[in-house]
Amino acid sequence: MNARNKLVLDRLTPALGAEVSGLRLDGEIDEALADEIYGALIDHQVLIFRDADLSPATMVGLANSFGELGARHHSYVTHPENDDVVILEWKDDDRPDAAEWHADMTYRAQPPFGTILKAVVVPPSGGDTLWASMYSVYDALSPGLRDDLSKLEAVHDMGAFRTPAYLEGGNDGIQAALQGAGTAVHPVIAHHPVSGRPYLNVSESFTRFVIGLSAPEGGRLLTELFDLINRPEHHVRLRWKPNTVAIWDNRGTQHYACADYLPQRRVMHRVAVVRDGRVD
Ligand SMILES: O=C(O)CCC(=O)C(=O)O
Repeated sequence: MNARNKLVLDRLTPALGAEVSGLRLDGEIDEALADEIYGALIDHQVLIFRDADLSPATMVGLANSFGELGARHHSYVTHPENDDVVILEWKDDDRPDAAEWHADMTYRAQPPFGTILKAVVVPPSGGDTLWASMYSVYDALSPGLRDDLSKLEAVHDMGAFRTPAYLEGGNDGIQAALQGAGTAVHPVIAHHPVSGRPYLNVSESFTRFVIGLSAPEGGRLLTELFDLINRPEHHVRLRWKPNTVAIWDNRGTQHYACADYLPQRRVMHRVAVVRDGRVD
């Protein structure tokens, strides 16, 4: 356990994550406290707060203290009280879309820097979220592979979001969704803008193609890297309760939402911060 001024941080696994106590996230967050939370986020990559009943407005206020909110996700509904809060709700025979390792919206040239996610309705069991540290994955690569990967770039696109687009609008629906969401080329090894640490920057959800390699060659390489991301020593796993809030740094982590709870209902509120106000 270690403490900053107000925060008490309980590290969850050697790879990443800390549970935070010593403050109420739903109380007043002044600039000094926001700086402290930000510093802890840089150190631990994922922060967990319990009993944090953030209203949509408080959640957006907290997000604004980290930076600028950006374009909404193309395929989710938003909260009636606040358009910046996305509602993720799954039940019955839905097919939750986040049971794949991903960093959020890397098909954009500037993916969100961080995300705040609050549990509103939690199934009696299941619906856990896992995060993986991409620092930890990079550190586990052999020096030769690190070197090879550092010369590569890959194309990211919207991946399986094609299915709802197709079901709604056929081929034109896919074209429109691809155009709305965009595609982006990112380095396979990226560097965190604050810590400077290198991390693996491809995901099974959104990385489609390695520039300069043939499709089978790139596919084999990506499959090998996705297998590494799946290793539990790089992970932390959260069992949610109502009013648990997670804040994660989208640069250097990926996450996976277990879809093991249906037909029970699970409802989450999410706000994504696109621009890191302390960096950009
Ligand atoms: O519902 C979750 O636990 C995570 C959802 C997710 O993958 C996301 O917000 O990007």
